[in-house]
Amino acid sequence: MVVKTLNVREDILGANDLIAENLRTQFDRANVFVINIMSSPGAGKTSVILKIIEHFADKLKIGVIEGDIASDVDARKVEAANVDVVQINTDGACHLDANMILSACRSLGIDDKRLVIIENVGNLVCPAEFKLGENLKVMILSIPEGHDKPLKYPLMFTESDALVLNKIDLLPHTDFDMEQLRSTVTAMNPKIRIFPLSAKTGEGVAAFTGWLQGAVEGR
Ligand SMILES: Nc1nc2c(ncn2[C@@H]2O[C@H](COP(=O)(O)OP(=O)(O)OP(=O)(O)O)[C@@H](O)[C@H]2O)c(=O)[nH]1
Ligand SMILES: [Mg+2]
Repeated sequence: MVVKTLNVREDILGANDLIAENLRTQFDRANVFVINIMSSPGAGKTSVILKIIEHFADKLKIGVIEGDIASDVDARKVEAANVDVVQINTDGACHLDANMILSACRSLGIDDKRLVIIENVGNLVCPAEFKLGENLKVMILSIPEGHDKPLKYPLMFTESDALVLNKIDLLPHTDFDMEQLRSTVTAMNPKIRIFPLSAKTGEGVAAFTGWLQGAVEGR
């Protein structure tokens, strides 16, 4: 018997792309701007989302979709900020896919929202492969992770529209080389915007949220 090997990867991504296109049409029709936030576990996705909420809360109606393998820890933090939130538990899957977002949007309701923020599952690899119908992909790298990460995990850096360098308050305690990081990332992705900030101290946050506001208003 001849052993056949099937490559299902492209089929899975192709099917996801179709649902993502459909989502994007729905988002455009409802005039909702969607941001997909990605990073490794603990880089600061939820902390940065809370800063984005602080900036936009009195300007427009926000909804948040939280993606985690388990728990509703992050959704509770967002709920405490008085924002509509839906928690997705992937039960082991290391990324969100467009089908999960479709279900979450039914539960969240998008017609009354102007901005929907998606917190992807903490993982520096898989989330970058799956389109979610978003307008912007924003990734976060935190200073303690090191400036070599773009070389080791390139896809998310090449796919993202913006890179938030979070936890700059920890710079004095690390050997993180900001210039090295900038030159590596811009060589891989010349269009990427880079925002060093600290979600803890607030330093640099205004430059990032100001840029986001321009992106939302420009669409
Ligand atoms: N020193 C410092 N700590 C931070 C900063 N931002 C976030 N943290 C801390 O880093 C830890 C992880 O932050 P989260 O915002 O939960 O990170 P996350 O990416 O949402 O984590 P997961 O959802 O578990 O992947 C928390 O203890 C935060 O308080 C920062 O700018 N500086
Ligand atoms: Mg989180």
